[in-house]
Amino acid sequence: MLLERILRASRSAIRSAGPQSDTKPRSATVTKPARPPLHKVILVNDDFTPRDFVVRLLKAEFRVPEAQAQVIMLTAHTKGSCVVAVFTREIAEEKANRATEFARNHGYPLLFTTEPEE
Ligand code: TYC
Repeated sequence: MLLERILRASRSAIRSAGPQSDTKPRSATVTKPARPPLHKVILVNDDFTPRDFVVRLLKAEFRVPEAQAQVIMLTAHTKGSCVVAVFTREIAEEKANRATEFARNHGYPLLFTTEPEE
């Protein structure tokens, strides 16, 4: 009978198609992208760079207000170094290099370094 033949053919077609694989799982695990690790820009003390030059540079390159620039400069002056700010690695290195170069261009040995934040 025609109907039987049609049914047999369609069952066989379903079997040979194998298990369905184009369905979505009922629940999906949504993972947020990991935050990039941050790096500190560190101001290093020296005996030659004038205090007011350090403050001026901090204000110009890192956009910190006068009072904060004073605290950062004095902390580096008394303790040997001070964290200025944290950024992603590339930005931190770029800022540290730019600030160090600015000091060199003015004849001072002032140094900014970077290190990963724990
Ligand atoms: N120690 C310098 C001085 O007495 C001032 C200074 C402060 C220099 C901080 C560098 O990171 C520094 N003139």
